[in-house]
Amino acid sequence: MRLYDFERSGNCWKVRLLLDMLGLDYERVPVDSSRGETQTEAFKAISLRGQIPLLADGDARIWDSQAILFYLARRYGGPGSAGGPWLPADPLGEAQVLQWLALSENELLYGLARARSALQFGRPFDVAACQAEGRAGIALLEQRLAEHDWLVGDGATIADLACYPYVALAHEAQVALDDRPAVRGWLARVAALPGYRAMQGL
Ligand SMILES: N[C@@H](CCC(=O)N[C@@H](CS)C(=O)NCC(=O)O)C(=O)O
Repeated sequence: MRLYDFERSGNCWKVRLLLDMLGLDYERVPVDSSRGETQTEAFKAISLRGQIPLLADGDARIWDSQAILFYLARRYGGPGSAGGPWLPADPLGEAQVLQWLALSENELLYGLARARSALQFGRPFDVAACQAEGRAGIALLEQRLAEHDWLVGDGATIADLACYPYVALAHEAQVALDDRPAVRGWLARVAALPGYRAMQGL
C-alpha cells in the first residue's frame, strides 16, 4: 500500500493513525500540499480532487480521509465482522459513525482545520469565522464525551480517529480546550491506543 501524504496534514494523520493501529505496512509518498504539490498534472492524474491523503492499494486509488478510513476498516479491520471493532456492522452503529465523520468533514475541517491553515500556512480563510465553527464542533464533542469515553459505543472506532487530529491540533488554530475537560480526556485516551504515533513537530 502507498499513502500520498504530508506529515503536517491532519487529514493524512487520521489515515496514518489507523494504518499504524492496524499494524499495516505502507509506503509514504510525500506530497507537500503547502507548496502546491497537489496541484501538479502528475498528481491530479492519480487523485481526482488533487488533494491528499490518497491511498493506493493494488489497483484501487481512494481519495478523502473519511473514505480511506472506511475502506481500511472494512478491508483490514480484523476478523469477526466487516470492519472489526473500528466500524460497527449493525445499521445504527454504522450510522452513528457516519454522523461523526460528517462532523469531522464539516465543523472540524471548515472550522478548526481552516483556522489552523490560515494561521500556520497563510491560507486566505476568515480565522474568526473558522474558529467559531470549530468551537461549535468541539462543543458537540464535549456533550457526547461528558457521558461516554468514545464517540460511538464502548471502544475506539474510525469516528474517533476522524475527529481526533484537528482537535489535537486546536492550539495551532488558537482554539483553547481549557473549558473542555471531556474532550481533553478523550484526546488522552486516543493517544494511549496501541500503535498511536504523534505528528512530528507537535
Ligand atoms: N475532505 C478531504 C480534505 C483533504 C484536504 O483538504 N487535503 C489538503 C491537505 S490537509 C490538501 O490536499 N490541500 C491541497 C489542495 O487542496 O490543493 C479529506 O478528508 O481527505
